[in-house]
Amino acid sequence: MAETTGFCRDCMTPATAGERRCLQCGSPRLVRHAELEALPIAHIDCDAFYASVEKRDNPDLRDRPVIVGGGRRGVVSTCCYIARINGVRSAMPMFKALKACPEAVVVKPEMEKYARVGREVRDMMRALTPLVEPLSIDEAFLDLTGTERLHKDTPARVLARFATAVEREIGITVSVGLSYCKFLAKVASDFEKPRGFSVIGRAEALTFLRDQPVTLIWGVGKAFAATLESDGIRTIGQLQQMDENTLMRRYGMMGKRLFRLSRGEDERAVHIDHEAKSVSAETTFNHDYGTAAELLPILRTLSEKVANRLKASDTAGRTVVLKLKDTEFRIRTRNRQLPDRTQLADRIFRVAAPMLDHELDGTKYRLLGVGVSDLASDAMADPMDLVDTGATRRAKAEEAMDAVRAKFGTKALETGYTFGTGSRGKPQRDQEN
Ligand code: DCP
Ligand code: MG
Repeated sequence: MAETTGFCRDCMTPATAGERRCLQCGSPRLVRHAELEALPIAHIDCDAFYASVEKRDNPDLRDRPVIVGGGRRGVVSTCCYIARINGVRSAMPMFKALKACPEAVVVKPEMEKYARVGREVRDMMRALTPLVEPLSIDEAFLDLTGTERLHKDTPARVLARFATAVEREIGITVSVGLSYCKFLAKVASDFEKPRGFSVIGRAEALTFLRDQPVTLIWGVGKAFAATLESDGIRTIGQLQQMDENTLMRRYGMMGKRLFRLSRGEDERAVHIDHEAKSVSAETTFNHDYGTAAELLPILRTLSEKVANRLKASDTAGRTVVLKLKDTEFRIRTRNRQLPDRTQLADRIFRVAAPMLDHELDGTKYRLLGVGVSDLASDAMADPMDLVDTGATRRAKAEEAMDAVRAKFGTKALETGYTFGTGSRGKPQRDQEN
């Protein structure tokens, strides 16, 4: 094994093995790891994001438990780490949070402010590498491969400096996870929050994962964990003992993911932020239509077009938008947000169809469109659907159809919704926003 290298995250002085505090500045924030200087993939996540921004802007709150939330839904958006010690958590009903921590100060969220701060943090990330993939308002993956010459320093040291620069320049704190792949970088960033800096190297990936619960794997939520548990599987180590075929036979696409991630194999690249804000397809009909029988097959075709574009650009969107234009040229748009991003025609269609159905009130329409907005990389898109157990099966079917179409052309396969629509749904116009 390579000699363990390390440094002080506060003053950047090299730290040799053994000492518990920096010999230079006395800080206990030392990071050491045999692979420290060689790992390039990071996940950075701001600590108690909304609450940290509020504390920054109101120093009176600094040493007090702060809960951000309330408003229409009456739940906790987030809370600071002092409130967490008292048991407050994100998504908790406010009355329950205040029972756990009666002395907490409740602040109403100010989304625009958080979005602005999130952008500032991202801009600082982009100064380190162009390969920044935001996952949400306060977190992103970074790939620092090949940046050593530019920075004249290793990714680990560049990231440590980044963390202190964010504290100094923006006034909030972040936690950094460093590894050789996205999965483990994300796991690592959650490790010693707040102000964390955790490293998972190749050498210990398997043994580290062995004792972890299956829920650590992205896409394994409570319901799927219960399924695994009923099959006697609780730890990632148990998955490591199983072969790929068995896992795929039992759990479909998710089985493949379980097989790879349980072994610390994650080839997903860090994708840069995508320029497009939405992808949509619409069609103006030759005749006016007002019934489900007429409009659903067209919606299906349009959903497939949108999905194909998303897949082609490795993107996925969170908001499904339906657009209708009636014979008087009045436009109706309806949208629905998904819990996670999608790039699947089936999901887009299943979300848009009820919205369309709701608008079938006798009105005749001359145009139908469907789109997906709030785009980002597809890295975290379409996790195993925990509510709709048929969704994974349909996603798998869609993957198979895509493969056939790629080989034999788009007309090779038609779903029940589009089959036999002939020229009726043929677009006169078809535009992308
Ligand atoms: N958020 C929300 N509702 C949730 C979860 C999160 O509104 N159920 C918002 C508030 C958070 C922000 O998203 O500040 C970022 O989410 P994180 O999961 O990263 O949580 P925090 O940054 O607040 O805390 P942590 O330090 O655990 O990352
Ligand atoms: Mg966070």
